[in-house]
Amino acid sequence: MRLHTFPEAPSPRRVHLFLAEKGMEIEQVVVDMRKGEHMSDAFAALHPDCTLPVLELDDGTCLSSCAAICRHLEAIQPEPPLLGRTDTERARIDDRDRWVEMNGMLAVMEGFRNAIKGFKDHALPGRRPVEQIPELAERGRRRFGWFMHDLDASLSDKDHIAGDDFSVADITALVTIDFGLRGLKMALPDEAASLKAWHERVSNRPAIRGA
Ligand SMILES: N[C@@H](CCC(=O)N[C@@H](CS)C(=O)NCC(=O)O)C(=O)O
Repeated sequence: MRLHTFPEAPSPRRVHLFLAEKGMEIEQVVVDMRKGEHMSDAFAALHPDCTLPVLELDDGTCLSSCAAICRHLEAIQPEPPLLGRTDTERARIDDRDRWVEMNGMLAVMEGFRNAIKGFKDHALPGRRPVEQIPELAERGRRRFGWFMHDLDASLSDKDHIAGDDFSVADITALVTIDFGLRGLKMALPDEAASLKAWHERVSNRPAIRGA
């Protein structure tokens, strides 16, 4: 099993933080996205969508969604559990994780990829040219603002995204927030006290600081 990755990019970072929290080490192949190595014929033969990360299993299966990669890693090494212990916990964590992807990660990607010069004609990942739409950049920023507001409200009565315990949903949310703050040059809202406290708490976890 080996992980094709570019650790600086947000989606690969999700898997790296998951591995760090598990204390797992696996073989890695760095594919330099800045040099466009993920668009090469060799990489497209492995994963035609040309995105990172990709977890290549020993039987040749390639997993490319962060959620599926994390599920596989959790099956290999269940402790500490990051996807929940009971059926209800697992469902709740999945539910929040998906919510963060849909309302946070996609909003930031919309805002970032439709605005940055380096993504001209590459507003969506993959080899097909896709034009940037400035209105989508604006909408992405607005959606990210709503995401931070809603996340703050959801954290008012709990320490973590999906309940009392740290889970994969916290990793997805942390990567999303850090990507949004940096990529969209936005700040955590002044009034978002619960979100700020959570961000500080999660960023300072030993595994996350060391990753
Ligand atoms: N398929 C992944 C997302 C992968 C993804 O979007 N990766 C980005 C980096 S964060 C990528 O590889 N982009 C390639 C490109 O923009 O050309 C998932 O569903 O979790």
